[in-house]
Amino acid sequence: MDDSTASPGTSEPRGALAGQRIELPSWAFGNSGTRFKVFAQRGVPRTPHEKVADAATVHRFTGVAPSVALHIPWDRVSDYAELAKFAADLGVSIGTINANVFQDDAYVLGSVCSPDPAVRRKAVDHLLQCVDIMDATGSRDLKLWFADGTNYPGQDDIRARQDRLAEALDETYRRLGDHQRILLEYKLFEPAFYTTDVPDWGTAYAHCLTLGDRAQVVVDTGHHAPGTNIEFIVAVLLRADKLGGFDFNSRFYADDDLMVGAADPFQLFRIMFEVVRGGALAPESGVAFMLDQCHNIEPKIPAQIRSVMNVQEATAKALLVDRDALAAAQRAGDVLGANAVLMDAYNTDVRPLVASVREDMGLDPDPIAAYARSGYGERIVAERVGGEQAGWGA
Ligand SMILES: [Mn+2]
Repeated sequence: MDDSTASPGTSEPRGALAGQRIELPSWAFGNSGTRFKVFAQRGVPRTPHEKVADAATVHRFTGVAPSVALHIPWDRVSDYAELAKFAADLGVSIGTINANVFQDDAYVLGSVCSPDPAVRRKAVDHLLQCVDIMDATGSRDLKLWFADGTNYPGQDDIRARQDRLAEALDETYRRLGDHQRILLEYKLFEPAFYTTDVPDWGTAYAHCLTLGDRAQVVVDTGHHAPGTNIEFIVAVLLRADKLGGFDFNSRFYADDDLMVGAADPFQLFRIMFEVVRGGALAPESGVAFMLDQCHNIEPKIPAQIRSVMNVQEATAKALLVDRDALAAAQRAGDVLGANAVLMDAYNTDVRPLVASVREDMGLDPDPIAAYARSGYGERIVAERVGGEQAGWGA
């Protein structure tokens, strides 16, 4: 989008904050860990329904997280329309459907990029099944992240793998309904260590450009090399109308999947400023703001609440930037003045503003304390006895 479609210089922070929408990942409520150890927590959901109930609880205390993303097959149920109805009864909806073509033995050499056509067929069939699920849940977005890549030079033909990827994406794209989108996510490395088939925004962008308007790029904030200027990527993709959404999390080293805004709140502010500046904050913009996190050692529901609050605070600071003063300083070549405008907003304590917006929405100004008082955490520990807790392999 060009300058004329950007939001005006005087963004109204209160309305924008109340209207913000952040999507929760079902898998954040399940057990998670590293390849070294998964630490089980008491009260963790055993079923997709219990994950949705926990997500609805986060929404109840934050007011801005009304949808929950599913991960297939981790959230496989026999009746997706019933799950959507269950969610609606709790005041939330089923959001993005995340495909998973990385946990089957068949995918040892990749999924949609595998050299074996039968494996590629199996993978694409899964993607098509995910669109069937979207039809049942009313979901708009199919999020695709591929673990595909190679570990050793010469292992496979880099360019042929791109051809296979393009073919799989094309077949999936043609299956989409008019209101549905493919969100293509990239990641620098891991689990593949030499080449990754969608390693960066440029590769994702190129494939989305070929596919068409309903294919857009997802920026997972943890999927870059250290030092990457993520807000630059955001600005470029927004300008090209190719930013489909975010997977928010934060990282110190690699794909840490820590709580968004925990490792580098200043970076999150800079990203959200480009979102605001690009007119992409409102839900109508089509940019999806999703969390993609794992809470390995901290309690999961309060961690999701905290994450939503972190996004809100970064957004509030971005909304407080005096865009007219910034533009004037930029036009005048006032380097220090322009930087000071941005830093003034960043250094503002926005917690009272966000708390006051919550009160206007009929919420407790302190969602963490309100959740703790609610007894929900104790209740799920008491009730969720027996069964198999959800985790990555569920
Ligand atoms: Mn992600």
